[in-house]
Amino acid sequence: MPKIKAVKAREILDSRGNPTIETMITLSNEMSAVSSVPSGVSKGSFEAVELRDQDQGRFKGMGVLSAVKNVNELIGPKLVGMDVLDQKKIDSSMMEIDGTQNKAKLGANSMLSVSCAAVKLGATASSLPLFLYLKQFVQSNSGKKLPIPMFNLLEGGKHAGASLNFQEFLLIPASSKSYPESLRIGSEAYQSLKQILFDRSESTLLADEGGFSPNLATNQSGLKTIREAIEHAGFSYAYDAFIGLDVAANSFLDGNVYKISDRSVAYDSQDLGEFYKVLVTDYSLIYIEDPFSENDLKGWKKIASDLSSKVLIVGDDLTVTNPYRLQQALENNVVGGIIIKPNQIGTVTEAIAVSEIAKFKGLKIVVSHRGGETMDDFIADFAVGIGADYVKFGAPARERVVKYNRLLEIEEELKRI
Ligand code: 2PG
Ligand code: MG
Repeated sequence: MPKIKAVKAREILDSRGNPTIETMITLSNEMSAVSSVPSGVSKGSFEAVELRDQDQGRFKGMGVLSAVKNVNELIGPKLVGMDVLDQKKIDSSMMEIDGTQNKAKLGANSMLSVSCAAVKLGATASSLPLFLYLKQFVQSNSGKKLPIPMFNLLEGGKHAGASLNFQEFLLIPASSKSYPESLRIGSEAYQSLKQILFDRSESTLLADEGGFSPNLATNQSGLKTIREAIEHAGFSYAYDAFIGLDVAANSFLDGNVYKISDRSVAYDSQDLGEFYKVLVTDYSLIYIEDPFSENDLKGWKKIASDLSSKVLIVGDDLTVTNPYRLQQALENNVVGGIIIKPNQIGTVTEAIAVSEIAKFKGLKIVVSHRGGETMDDFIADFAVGIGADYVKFGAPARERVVKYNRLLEIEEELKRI
């Protein structure tokens, strides 16, 4: 088997114009693969460390030259000569060099760029489509079904410079739809939302993930507008397509109350839980991610007992693709699903391990991109390979389409195997 000959990283820009890291691995037979990593905008505080230079003279401290150096000088030399198919060894060697709980030494960004490039190269060297290669690392059933896409049509919170507090208003096609049909529904509703906003003289400017970011008065008006867009596009609401929310409640927690535009008085967690009950009934919501802040266990427990039979409650900032955080969420019985973001933990091996535990415990798996992205479509294959139930890749627009388009290819490849 060809051995790793060189590992070389560089600093590039992501979709928000911030630096990120890209790594190329080359084998002794000259085969190579490149991978670049995304960056979160609204991060959970328990995520692995994303190494930034802190040099205020470059990119306002956002540069990643130290992460690049870690790949070129610390990780690379250790991996040269290794079998590229031994992903576990590649990832565990990096974890050994790092030696910390939270990847503080090497940076999860430098490690993940190497980890993903190695997986891609392993797939190429094995002449397998990436999703099939990844399937080999997974014990549970996977690799045959396509996940349901969740399209971010309207954005608020830290992703948009406008009024909405909830971060993502997601269109979720019915599970009976094929993937190409789902993509069409998402796209047509997106275009009709644009038309509705334009006709109302609302802003049609786009936010970080390609969704619209109008200055609507309340979060409820956001939900109402998406419902209109779905119907305006000719689909039956809560039949062809549903709505879900990534509330990202960390971002509007103020002390111990939540401040949102739907009411002049702030909500405590009890009140916010009651508000969600109204929204679930009024808009037939089927998905709520991060309804409470990462430390508000009381709120999480309330929503789990009130709503978990009606709506999928998902942890992201709460669980941060971390086995210990997942364990806590399981012990408290507060989530029905988990977001899996490889860059929250730093290696592909560890991200898969968290997904496997979650699946074993009966949770739904949601593979997600980040607010800052690159043209790397790795997670489309990753989602299919690990058998995710849902994916979240942003709006069906701008650079976000590369991952949705890769799923179209995978759909065809699946028919051939
Ligand atoms: C989220 C993500 C992706 P960010 O909260 O789910 O949509 O956002 O990358 O900013 O954490
Ligand atoms: Mg989230």
